[in-house]
Amino acid sequence: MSFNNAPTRKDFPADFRWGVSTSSFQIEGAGQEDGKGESIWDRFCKEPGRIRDGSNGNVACDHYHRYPQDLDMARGLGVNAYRFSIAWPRILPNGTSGRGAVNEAGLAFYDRLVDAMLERGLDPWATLYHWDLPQALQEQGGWTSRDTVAAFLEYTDVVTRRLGDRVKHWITHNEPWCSCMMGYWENIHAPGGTSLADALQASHHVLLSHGQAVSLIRNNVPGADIGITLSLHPITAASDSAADQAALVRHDGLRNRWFLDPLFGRGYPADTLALVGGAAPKVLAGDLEAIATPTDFLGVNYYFPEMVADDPQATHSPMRAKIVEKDGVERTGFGWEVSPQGLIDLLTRVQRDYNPAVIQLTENGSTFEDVLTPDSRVHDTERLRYLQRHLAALKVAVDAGVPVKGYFAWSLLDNFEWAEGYLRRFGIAYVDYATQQRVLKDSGLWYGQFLNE
Ligand code: IFM
Repeated sequence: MSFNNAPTRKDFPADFRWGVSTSSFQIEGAGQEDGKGESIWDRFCKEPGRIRDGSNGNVACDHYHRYPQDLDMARGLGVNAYRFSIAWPRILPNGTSGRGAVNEAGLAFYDRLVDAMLERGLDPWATLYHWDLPQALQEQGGWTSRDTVAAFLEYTDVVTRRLGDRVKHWITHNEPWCSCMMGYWENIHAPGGTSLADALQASHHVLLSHGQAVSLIRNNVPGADIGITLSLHPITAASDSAADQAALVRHDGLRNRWFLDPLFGRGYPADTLALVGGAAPKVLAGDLEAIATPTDFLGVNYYFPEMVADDPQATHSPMRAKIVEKDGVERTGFGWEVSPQGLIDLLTRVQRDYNPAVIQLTENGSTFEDVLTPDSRVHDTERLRYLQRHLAALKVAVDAGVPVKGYFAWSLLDNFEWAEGYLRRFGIAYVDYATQQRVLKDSGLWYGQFLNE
């Protein structure tokens, strides 16, 4: 399928939710303002060589001060939902109230932000954890420590009590693969670790904190709509050989099933547990039941598919699978394959194997080199095509009965792309970091037209 015919909004159900997605550390800036504590990303950015352009999140898009203008832009596009995340170190600067008071100024910022969304008819979708853990908790082991689960629950309690009268949609965690595997094992993200055992223990605690938070949020927020967001990938094998097919199953085990299986009540996949051996996490009685606490939706972030082959010599991962780069495919600036078909494959697989009642596509987007022309335009043809073709694919999945109820474009603004700093632009609006001027790119202008048709 070419996906070359861009759909219209009317091709989707009338109550389909259309949004944009952002996260606190990537856009807010105000790194040391109003009592905010240090996060693991503040610390990581200070380590030489960690961030490709040597940058940090101190100013970012200055959204902390410019949010009214950013929300005006979101409203102007015609979205009805706005996904943002809350910076834990703004609320509890040292992670827990045991180490200091709740920071009223931090809560007041999110009060203002949420009120500003509601004034503009934007339904707030709050993510509690998009990777900016208070550094004070990292000093005690971060997510490898079970105490961080209790700290997350305290943070969740404080935030949901404060905002729960206005915020009904809650996402506990964004992409545990990234916060755990890239953070504790692959040494790419904060806090910068190299241990698979740490990453797996961290992932268990993240999932446990999710499950326990679901019950807490239900108590605090009448009418809450609660989920978790996973980054998932459709995976194929490089050949039909038994070895490559087995590699596919192994890779899928850690990449996708490690998170999906326990969330859907199946515990950790037995084949993956056998492969990781002594690196398996410590799981206490009752943990798996808590992780499987029913949610209202599954958040899915889709960016690209993967192809793998058997890698018997692999030393880094017991999954013994290597990524094989396909020839002749379109790629984004990150080198990620552009595959609208992959979105259909992923969604139909999730529906077939796990059957969630509702899926929200909480992120989808692309990075390309952008050029601001002298007449203040950004002709991001490739991103525009990416967006149109993924929406065409989404329509196919929805028409086939996959229960996707919402789409959130990543991202409203160019922003701090983690270890890549400001070198990768994912926004449908360009940010001129020198002046903080925002310019809707052609992709953003098209999304606005699509939404207003
Ligand atoms: O920028 C990130 C975001 O923080 C999480 N999902 C993927 C995006 C693009 O890499």
